[in-house]
Amino acid sequence: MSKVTLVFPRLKRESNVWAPLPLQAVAAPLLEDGFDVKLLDGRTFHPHIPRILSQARGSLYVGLSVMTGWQIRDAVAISRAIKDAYPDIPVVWGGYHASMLPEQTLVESYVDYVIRGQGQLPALELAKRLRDGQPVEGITGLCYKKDGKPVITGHPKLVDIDQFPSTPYGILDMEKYMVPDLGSRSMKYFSSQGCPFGCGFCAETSMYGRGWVGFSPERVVDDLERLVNDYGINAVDFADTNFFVSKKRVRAICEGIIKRGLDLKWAADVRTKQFIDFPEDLRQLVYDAGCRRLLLGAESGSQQALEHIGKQTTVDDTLHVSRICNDLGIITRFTTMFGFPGEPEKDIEATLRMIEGIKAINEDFEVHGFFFAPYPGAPMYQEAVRLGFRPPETLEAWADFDLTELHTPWVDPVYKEKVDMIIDFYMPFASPGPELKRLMAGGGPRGYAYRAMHKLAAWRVGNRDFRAPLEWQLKKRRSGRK
Ligand code: B12
Ligand code: SF4
Repeated sequence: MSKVTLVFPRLKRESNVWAPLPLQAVAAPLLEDGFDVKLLDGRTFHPHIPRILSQARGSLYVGLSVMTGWQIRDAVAISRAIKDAYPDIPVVWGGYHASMLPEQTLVESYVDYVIRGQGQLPALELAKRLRDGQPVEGITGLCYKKDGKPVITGHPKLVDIDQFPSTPYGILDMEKYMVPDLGSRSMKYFSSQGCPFGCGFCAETSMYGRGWVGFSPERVVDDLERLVNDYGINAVDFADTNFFVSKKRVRAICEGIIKRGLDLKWAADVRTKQFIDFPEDLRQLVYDAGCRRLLLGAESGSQQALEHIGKQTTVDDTLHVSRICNDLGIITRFTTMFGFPGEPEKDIEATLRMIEGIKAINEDFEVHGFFFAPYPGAPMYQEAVRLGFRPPETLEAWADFDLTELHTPWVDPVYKEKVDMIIDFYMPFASPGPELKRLMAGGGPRGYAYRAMHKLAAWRVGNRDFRAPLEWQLKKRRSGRK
């Protein structure tokens, strides 16, 4: 049987190891067509490269899924090892990074093909052509080399995902991916791809061109039922970038979950405005069907910044949605970003004010802060370059591009230090998530210290008084930061 090896390279940090959904999706049509698929998750065995090499022997190709940042480092090491051991096995890169920068990826000697966008169909077609000794030119989404030079083809549109066979969970040991999150056995699951909005900082637009495709509600409910029955899951975190695009689909999924009596808690990402626009009965249905946490991109408390990034929401929307979720009993998790072009210093104050507003509505929320990082392919990427951002120039240099760090020259170092202090330390302590709450509830001097820190952080954030931040300096020293 013809073999295809798919590899998920290691990540730098990952507190919970979620199943490699992108590769499970790519594997589904290959398996259905009779290919022998080896899916190897580099995060789950050690040392990983020798095992990948032994499994890859005789493959038609080895496909790697790669996100921008540290994962590139491991993907390069794996690709080089494959090429050294088996010069004739083609190495294929897919996923967000290679899709955005196919040329820079393909100039490397250890990458033979890049598949842009959705991988299910091109990965299958490539396997068939390599098996049958046919030329590979003309496969939608496939970039290749001709006379040693990259040939870049256009970015493909999203195709209907209901045509693909069920996700093959059984090709991995799913026990490794049962994460304690909303339930004791939580899993990530994807029910759609793409997002019709075009926020300036987000890679989604260029990856899927503002398209959106979703599984039918019946298929989603069947999948969830299968996951409950076969793997005993009790919670799901939807990996969709935008689960809530179709009201009709959301309604049918929720009704299906209730009708089949699936005892599931679930979490998903939603735009603030989207949830506000849902009729009240639908929001209630979402709760009744088990939704207990929503991740909302609040992004900024500055209306000017929201407009700049094309978020199409208001600060009032963020507060409004907090009220709605509070009334329903849904936990809110907000993401905020700092350092957009414009007036970043003023934005800190506005964002802290917004966070206070959320807190006044419900103490029980989480907030996460990030610096704006120009992602290749995101609408604001070119603006960032105009304003002096110097993107890495080689594939390997992108491995050092930590999307959680600051890369934008217009942000003053003093502002950066302040934001670091607030988002790394004071904000999480002032509005603690489940892990910190657990520590705060602990007994003894440790529990007392956490409770005291929470009080101090809440006071500092509330009064905007970050003078003499001794506790922050101590934390920095202990974690080895300068
Ligand atoms: C789950 C997830 C994670 C998991 C990843 C682990 C995992 N097991 O998948 C965790 C939580 C660890 C994670 C971490 C990060 N993530 Co993340 N993550 C996601 C998320 C929500 C879902 C991914 C998913 O499963 N999608 C479902 C699958 C089916 O779709 P897909 O990924 O698009 O895969 C398709 C194609 O890309 C392609 N494809 C993918 N791989 C391959 C390989 C081959 C060979 C082929 C042919 C095709 C192919 O075909 C697939 C099927 O159509 C996405 C957003 C999203 N909804 O996609 C963000 C996303 C992928 N993450 C993103 C980012 C930025 C990060 C972090 C940098 C965040 C951070 N600030 O730290 C880190 C990076 C990791 C690190 N620290 O080193 C960005 C990627 C941007 C970029 N340029 O790479 C995304 C797109 C979110 C966003 N819109 O900004 N993430
Ligand atoms: S940030 Fe969210 S809403 Fe905006 S384009 Fe990205 S996925 Fe869509």
